[in-house]
Amino acid sequence: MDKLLQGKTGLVLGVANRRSIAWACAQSLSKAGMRLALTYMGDRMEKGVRELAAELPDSIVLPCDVTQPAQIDAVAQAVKEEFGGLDCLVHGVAFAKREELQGDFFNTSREGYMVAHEVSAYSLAAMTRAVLPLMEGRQGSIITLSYIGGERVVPNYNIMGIAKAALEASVRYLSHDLGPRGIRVNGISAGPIRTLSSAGVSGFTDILDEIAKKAPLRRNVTADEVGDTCLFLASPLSRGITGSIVYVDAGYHIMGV
Ligand code: NAD
Ligand code: IMJ
Repeated sequence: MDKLLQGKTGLVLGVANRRSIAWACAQSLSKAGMRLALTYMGDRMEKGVRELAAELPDSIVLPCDVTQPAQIDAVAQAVKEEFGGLDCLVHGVAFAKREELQGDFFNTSREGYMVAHEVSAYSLAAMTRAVLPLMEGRQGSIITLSYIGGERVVPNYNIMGIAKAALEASVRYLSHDLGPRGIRVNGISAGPIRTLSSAGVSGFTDILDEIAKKAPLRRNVTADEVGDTCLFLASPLSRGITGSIVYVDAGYHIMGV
């Protein structure tokens, strides 16, 4: 029997290691039959990402620092040459300078504000623009990863919260742009998960404990649960959904206290 995404192609940004949420998305998509291109940021990540990609049938690996427009264009060109077209883009990239993720938000530097927005929000529009010619006429799907710190105050999340608000607004504007072309754009707001990007967050264990106590499901979420929602949003099962932020957070966001 044909798999849900058999014959489809996808581009996944944001795999750093086995714990990356983007890796869970890649695995879910690949298991459903999608052929994938994974990108990595910087030479230090190449080996690890190549080893992971070797676990996915027919996948390719490309360098992409989203702050380098030439690399974004090169990724689009390589995907065109290798796959011919693209059905799905998964954006799992975020970065702020470490010093901005502590203390008072009002102390955010001009440069720190810019970097966080360039990497964590602008890159969604930039990458979308680059791959759009490859996605025309294929009922494609674009998916990004967000966090509730873009809507509510999470201590220390600071500039990343502002960037996630911009990212979630970008989902709405992009879905308006691309809906007439049959391309859907959605975000997943994931609960906290232990990854490279949450390592070293002060009080992270306390946050996990608090969610396990208060969330309707009385537990935290796993990366593979986010991956499976990504699969849903990439597939025709979600064909009526665009411009949405889907919470994969064990229900935590509905709580008032
Ligand atoms: P991660 O560290 O594995 O992934 C972040 C990725 O961003 C890495 O692969 C890194 O290489 C990439 N990146 C950083 N700067 C880049 C640049 N200039 N160009 C290209 N790539 C760059 O951590 P993660 O937790 O899997 O994060 C993935 C996404 O999920 C992020 O958008 C994050 O905000 C979001 N998210 C994470 C959590 C969590 O608790 N871990 C919760 C909700 C949302
Ligand atoms: C990040 C900072 C502060 C609080 C946080 C987080 N909480 C959670 C995260 C409560 C769950 C993880 N998260 C949702 C992110 O989006 C992380 C983004 C991030 C993390 C780092 C750490 C290392 C670094 N720069 C970063 N940039 C973005 O140097």
